[in-house]
Parts: sequence; C-alpha cells; structure tokens
Amino acid sequence: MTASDLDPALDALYDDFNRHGLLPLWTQREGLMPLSPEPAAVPHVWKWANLYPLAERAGELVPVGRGGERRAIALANPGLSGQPYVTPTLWAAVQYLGPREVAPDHRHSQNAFRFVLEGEGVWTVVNGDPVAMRRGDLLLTAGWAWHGHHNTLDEPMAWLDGLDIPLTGYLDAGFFEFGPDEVTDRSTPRTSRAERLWGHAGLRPVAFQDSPSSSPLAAYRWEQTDAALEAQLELENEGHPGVAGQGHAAIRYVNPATGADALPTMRTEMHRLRAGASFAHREVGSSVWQVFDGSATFTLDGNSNTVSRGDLVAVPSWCSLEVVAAERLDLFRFSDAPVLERLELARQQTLDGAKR
Ligand code: 1HN
Repeated sequence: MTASDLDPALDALYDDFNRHGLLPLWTQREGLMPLSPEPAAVPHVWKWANLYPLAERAGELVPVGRGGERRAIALANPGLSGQPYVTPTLWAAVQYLGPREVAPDHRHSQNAFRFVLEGEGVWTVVNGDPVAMRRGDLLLTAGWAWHGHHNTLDEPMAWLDGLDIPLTGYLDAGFFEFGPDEVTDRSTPRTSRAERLWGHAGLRPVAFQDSPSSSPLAAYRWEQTDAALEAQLELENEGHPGVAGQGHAAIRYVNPATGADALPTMRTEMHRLRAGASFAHREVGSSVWQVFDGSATFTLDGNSNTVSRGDLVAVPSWCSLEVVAAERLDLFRFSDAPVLERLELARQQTLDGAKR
C-alpha cells in the first residue's frame, strides 16, 4: 500500500496525514524496523600520519582557551552527514596541547576518557586531583567531574579523547558549566590521589562503602596494562587453556568498586595479539579501535585496510570485523557496549573462517 497517482482519494489521505503531522507505518516499515541493523555510519580508517600533522598545524594557528575550551579535532564518520561523530553514539578526537599551554577547567554531563598514544608532560586535573598523562595510560573524566589540562613541558602533546557526546545529545541530557579561567592545581605528582587510594589490585578502601557508577580510579597505567596482557600470553604459552583466545590477550578497564565498565556509557579495552593471530566477529553497537603498537589488517565488511601505530578505525553496528596481526599488535578499543547491554540490545557473533 503506497500513495498512488491513480487513486486521488488515497493521495488526499496522505496529504491530510501530512497536514496533521502524521505518517503511516506501512510506507516506512523497512526503514523503521530493518531485519538487521542498517547503520548510516560507515566503516572508516583515519591514519595517524594524516591526523598528527593537522593537529600540529591547528596548534600553530588556533589558540586554546575559554570558549572553544579544547583544541580537539573530531573524527567525522563520512556516513554521518558532516556531524563530528565517529559513530552514532561516540565522539573521538585528537586533542593537541602546545608547550606550556593550559586548557581551562569545566565540567559536563558527558563522560570522557583520554588515551595516550605518545608523549608525556601534560597533567589533567580531575576534581582537583592532578593526574599525569603518559604513553599507554587511560585517564578517566566521568560525567560532571571538573577537569582542565596543562602542559608542563616545552614539547607539545597529543592524545585521543573519547566521549559519549552523540548519545547524550540524542537523549537531550547535556549540561555544561565553566570553571575558573585557569587550572587551579598546577602541582605535578607522579601518582594521583585516586591511584594512591584505589590503585591496588583487589584492595578496596573500607571507608568507601558506596558503589559509584563511574570508576573512582582516574588513571590506568600502561605498566599494569602491559603486565596483565603479557601474563595472559605467557600463561597460554605455558599450556593453560582459556586465559587468552589463541594468541589474543585482552583486558577491560573496570571500576574497582564494582567490576563494571570504568565508565557507565563506554567500554574501554586493550588487546594484544601475537604476530599472525587473528579474530573475527560482529556486534550490535559501535566501536573505535586505535593501533597502539604494531601493524595489522582490519577487514571491515569484506574490505581490507592495512593499519599501523596511531591509526583509528570506526566499526559501525553489525559490521563484520576481522583483525589479523602482521606483527605483535597492541590495540586500544572503546565502544558503546555498556549501553547496549543495559538496554538488553546487545548481540554478537563470532565469525569463523568460512564466514570471513
Ligand atoms: C572536552 O571537555 C574535552 O576535556 C575533550 O579534554 C573533548 C569535546 C567536546 C566537548 C568537550 C576535554 C571535548 C570536550
């Protein structure tokens, strides 16, 4: 049943529907309820070799300060009509802070994290707690936490920002507040207060009985991530089954108070593959991968891409992904999985050799 030039009465009905702000389901069901997800977002690769020099140029030309707040350059998925969204739910950006620069304090209801590909010297001050940023670290800024960044060195630094900006936007749940014009605490401790309190595996401070929905641990350090991944591969080597998936070790960054994802809306993980190891799957919900070290082939819905250190890959919902490690490979990944899981919409398929 669709509008027909041959049936003036039906045409008039559709015109009247339109005039009264109505649309019939029977002309749109396929778009509203596809047989399986049909994302507008497309699989896409951004090369670090392109991103970093552009961030450098922005550093020369564009000041950072009150108003713009951050020199963050968003990855815009080509399927999402020019919006600054890497997938329909996730924001990813390269943020660049020049020598001695300061990004002022503010807070917002959107959850955020930073993942550091290279460099050091910036402290992000989260709710008054100065947190050092170094290669391989994951730093959290939970929704509504005050935060500003300052670069203590004469070298620039760039990192990956992940936020749930589009999701918060669809839900009309965004709030934002400016803080003081300067980051207030310019001290530079190697270890944040959050880590001193919460950064001891398996040991919970008894004074903190409540279970915050975001991790109270502001930083997850590379040394620990690296050791955890290496131990999985060593144990697998020693013949212990089930600790890693055939040369594929992985850890999830979790809230030490609850064991749940470190942030309520975003999953963050680090994966390590031996040279030659691979995996293939598809999942409901979208992900972004960043190559932390090594090189690989990412095959997305059948199209292969060679990626290496720093490159970023957007994987839309239900897109098949096969990763083959060309050499020993470390991959950072974030996704909207906690949202899908809490809404009981999560599905996944492991793809075997035949389906790849
Ligand atoms: C923000 O506050 C940060 O704090 C990064 O570094 C990216 C993108 C949009 C809005 C706020 C940060 C952001 C952001």
